[in-house]
Amino acid sequence: MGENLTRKILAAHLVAGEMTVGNEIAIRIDQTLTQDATGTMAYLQFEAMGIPRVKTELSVSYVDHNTLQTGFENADDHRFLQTVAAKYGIYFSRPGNGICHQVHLERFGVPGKTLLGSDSHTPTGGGIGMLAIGAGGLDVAVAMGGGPFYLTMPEVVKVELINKLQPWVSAKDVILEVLRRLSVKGGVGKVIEYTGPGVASLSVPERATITNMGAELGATTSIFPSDEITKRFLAAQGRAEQWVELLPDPDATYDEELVIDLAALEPMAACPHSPDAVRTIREIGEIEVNQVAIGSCTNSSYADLMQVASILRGKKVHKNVSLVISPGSRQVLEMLARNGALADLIASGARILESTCGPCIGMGQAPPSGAVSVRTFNRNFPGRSGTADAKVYLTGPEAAAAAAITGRLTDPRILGKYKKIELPERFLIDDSMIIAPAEDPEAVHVLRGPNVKALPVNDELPDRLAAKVLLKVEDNITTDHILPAGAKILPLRSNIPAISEYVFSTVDPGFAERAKKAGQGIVVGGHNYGQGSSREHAALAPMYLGVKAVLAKSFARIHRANLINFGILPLIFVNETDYESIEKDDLLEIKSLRSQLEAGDRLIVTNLRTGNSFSVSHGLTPRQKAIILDGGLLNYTKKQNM
Ligand code: MIC
Ligand code: SF4
Repeated sequence: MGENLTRKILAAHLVAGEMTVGNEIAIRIDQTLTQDATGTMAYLQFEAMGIPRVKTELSVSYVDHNTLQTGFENADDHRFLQTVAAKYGIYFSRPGNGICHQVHLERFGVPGKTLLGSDSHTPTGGGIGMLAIGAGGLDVAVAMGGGPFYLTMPEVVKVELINKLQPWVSAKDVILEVLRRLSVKGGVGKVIEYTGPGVASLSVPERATITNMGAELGATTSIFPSDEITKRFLAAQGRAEQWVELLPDPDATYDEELVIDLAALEPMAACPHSPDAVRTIREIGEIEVNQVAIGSCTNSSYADLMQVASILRGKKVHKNVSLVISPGSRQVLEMLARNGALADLIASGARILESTCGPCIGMGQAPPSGAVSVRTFNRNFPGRSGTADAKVYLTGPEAAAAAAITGRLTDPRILGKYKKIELPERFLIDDSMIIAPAEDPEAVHVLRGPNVKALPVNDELPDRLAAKVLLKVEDNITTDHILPAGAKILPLRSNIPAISEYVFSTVDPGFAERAKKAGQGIVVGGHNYGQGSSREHAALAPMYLGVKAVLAKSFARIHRANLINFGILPLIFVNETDYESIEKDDLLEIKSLRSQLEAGDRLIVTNLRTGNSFSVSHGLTPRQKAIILDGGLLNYTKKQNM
């Protein structure tokens, strides 16, 4: 029986476990990436391991998130990251060089390699045939130290692409269609593998748009084959020798299959406030638009912005729209500057931002109250734009540019003649903003600003847990709810005591205060708890506030792993109706917790208000149990090394 591509790469990197769906396996990691908002913690954790130099083939530290320097904090963090990188053998991509995923695709991604990144959109690398997975910073730190990455052996879903996209329909519409069909939790425990004759019609950046936003499915990752198109892209990036052909076997089997007829797709948008609330733009109608934001790791490649420039050439941005554009990388921006497209954008009235995440993570450009913002980004969770009541629609770059001109949500097919942008034979290559590690690491002194605080560590798991329900939330709670981002809170990423004040601040402003007063607590959630980002702060900061367990109907993959890494019990209701019986402020008790945990998969929880007892499961592997018992991965690793 033939193998699919995902299983081939996993098998080539397997260091432990059996590749049966649902089993825990461990794989070797070839490359890592971090970005600044998660990187400071990841490197503090790496330093704590006492390993003199990274053991990966390649590790890169990007600065792309926290780039609004409204105080000393971000700039101090950048300096910390730069000196850490120099000392420990890590390449450092300077602020302004671009968004980690875009730059990694351009300059470092290699087909067939494994990439672990402390950012949930690391699967962007799947566009070039990498097995690229997002994880918490601690997992990335372990991988930098040469440790394997543990994951649940995923199901592999085949998405067969047939035919070609029609004019004005873009790669974004392909992933919006997958989201429409599978939902934001439809990818949990799965890898999405794209195959079929339609693959050949998609460029590497188009493929990367699709794998990037596979993160919104909750998938472990998404991947395309490495073929002639991949070869051409690598050659144009001056890296032809890094190409290898990688295809699934012709008779490869899959756990699930779906077919997408590219020719049948039309321009779509994800409506507020979820990436899977997808409808065609025709259906939504011509609603008034106040802001258009083009960029992010999903849609800011050279071809994306050239398309936008060609739409805007000779036209003006509508008087009621603010158009902001953040190019994905310095390579993209400089190429646009040199070929004149940047002048077209500026002439149209676009506001050009630096090559960073920017508005995608609420680093500036918050829209006005109640505004409609059309964005080429990947997430439209409530409040993420920086404006609590803004309504964010996610579209492709063509639809976004159309909205910028008309001031209304617009099906780009009305724009007339379409010209597909071809990729250049040769991209502009200048790696001078990527700093190689120091040749004399001993001489490098790591510079820490006052905002870089020591890493808090959890206690061992107690044998009896009696804790208050601090908060009860619904389905699909995101890490943006648990620990918001934005220009005010992001600079505190290296300062857990300070950032913990903002835990659940947009959902329940009194949360931090109440949690501290209670000493310890429990959070109750619905399905897909913790979807969205990889930020381990959404586990670390609640841990700092005394959260001992989260009881939910189901969890998102990365967040669950982060909870375990920091010693917070991720528990699942065996009977979902028990969720209904719990109220905020109830006191829940778990007796003989340690021995119950060691004995099996079930724990008995008693609600001391009602006197009712109910079962929860934890689904922890023996290794994860040991981590939880020790109070987190750092304690566990220390104990193993003693
Ligand atoms: C995001 O898009 O939410 C982020 C900011 O890139 C996060 C990482 C973070 O919170 O630092 C992600 O996607 O993992
Ligand atoms: Fe940056 Fe947005 Fe991409 Fe996250 S989703 S890495 S914030 S551009």
